[in-house]
Amino acid sequence: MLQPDLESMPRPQLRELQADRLGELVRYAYERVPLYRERLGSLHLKPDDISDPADLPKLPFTRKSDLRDTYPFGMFAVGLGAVVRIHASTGTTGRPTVVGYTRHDIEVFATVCARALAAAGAGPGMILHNAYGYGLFTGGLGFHYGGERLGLAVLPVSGGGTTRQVDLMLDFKPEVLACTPSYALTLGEELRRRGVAPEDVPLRFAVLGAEPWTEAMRAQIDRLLGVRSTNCYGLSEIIGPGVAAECSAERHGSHIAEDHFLAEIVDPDTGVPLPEGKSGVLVVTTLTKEALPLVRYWTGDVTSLTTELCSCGCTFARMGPVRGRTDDMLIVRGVNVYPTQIEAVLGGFSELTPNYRILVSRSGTLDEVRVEVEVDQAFFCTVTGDLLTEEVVEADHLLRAVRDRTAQAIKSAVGVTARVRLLEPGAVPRSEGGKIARVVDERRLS
Ligand code: DLL
Repeated sequence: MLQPDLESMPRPQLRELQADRLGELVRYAYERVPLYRERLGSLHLKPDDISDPADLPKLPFTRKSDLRDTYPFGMFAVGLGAVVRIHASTGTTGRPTVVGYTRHDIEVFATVCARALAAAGAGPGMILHNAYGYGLFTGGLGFHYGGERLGLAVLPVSGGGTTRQVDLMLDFKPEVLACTPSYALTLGEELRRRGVAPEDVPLRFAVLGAEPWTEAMRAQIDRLLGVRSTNCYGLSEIIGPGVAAECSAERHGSHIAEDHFLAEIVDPDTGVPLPEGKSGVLVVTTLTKEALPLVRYWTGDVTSLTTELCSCGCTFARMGPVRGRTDDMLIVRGVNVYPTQIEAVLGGFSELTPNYRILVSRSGTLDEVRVEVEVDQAFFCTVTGDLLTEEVVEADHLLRAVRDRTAQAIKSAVGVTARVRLLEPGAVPRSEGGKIARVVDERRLS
């Protein structure tokens, strides 16, 4: 742990700290951000009415659209003179979401990222191979400062240029990797292609996040890279990476940095807070942010929380894996489908790899789902070694059986009928360093 006095604070004491910080934060936001002054005013609330986390449901949610409507700096609580960094996330539609940091915010950002690295097992004397993208995306600079804060020697590789990344890895022998899970897989495949055995890869720890991933994908990454990988969650609006991170002791839920971020889980339809353990949308209030304080920010990410004590000694609540944002959810013939549900099914087949794509189209009034997934190299070599055209699959009883069992498993786990196409190894486009797009929704294109 980086800060055991804070990270293993008894929960009643933590609750007091949160209550104090929440009161201050609401007053601060009310005094400095017009949107919050108007919102509280229209509800006839004064900042003093919010002095405990239990008071939060009195307040409305802050949404991404609020940031877009006040683009670019309308929700900043400080003048640009106090801002030392700006990040932005591009998004697929509309204006980018712009976030700012004071010097103090940067310190908090570095601290929570350093905690994530420490929880993964990293420590001074190790090299951090940082393959998160540098730039407006928060991943690269977040882990850069976090690594330095922890005393690691940071290698700012950024994303892309996989061949060079692997050269550097073999020459410099970093023990820690930070990147997206999909890119970790790309790096692992490149190492395998060069004939480097997992035990000869110098890496020991990998801190992966910025996109959803499954246990099956984790197993594959750990196998290829010879690491014990951990999850890191975050979003630019709240700070970037480091909002929550898994400990390598348990790898069972990501500890939320609760001294800086107050988390709630609410019903996605009604917005009503849900009890511990229930799955719903994660809503976060920043307790210490100066440049962009956010009250009850609707992350759109679906997860659950537990305060059950963890064997690592950290008392911060843990959040479960994020299946995806509510806006990643596909509605197929009326059924709600998260890509990670399909990924989890594919992970149950030893003949398949985590490299897949989901294509959704509409024929007439009917939605159609195609799942394209690569078969495992070893299986591929035993059955054919040829291109996996539909005719080749149809003619081979082993391939046909895997295809049909996969389709049945998707149907029973997810509830939709999908056409499964098996592809030869290497056929699905790989992550070039950033977040990978698994879904092609042709209905949105037309
Ligand atoms: O992805 C920050 C980050 C960088 C987190 C590096 C972890 C590591 P944004 O680009 O604003 O920020 O995207 C935030 O990505 O709301 C989730 O939907 C998704 N996401 C982030 N981390 C995870 C994760 C960064 N560990 C959005 N698992 C979030 C699943 C994640 N989804």
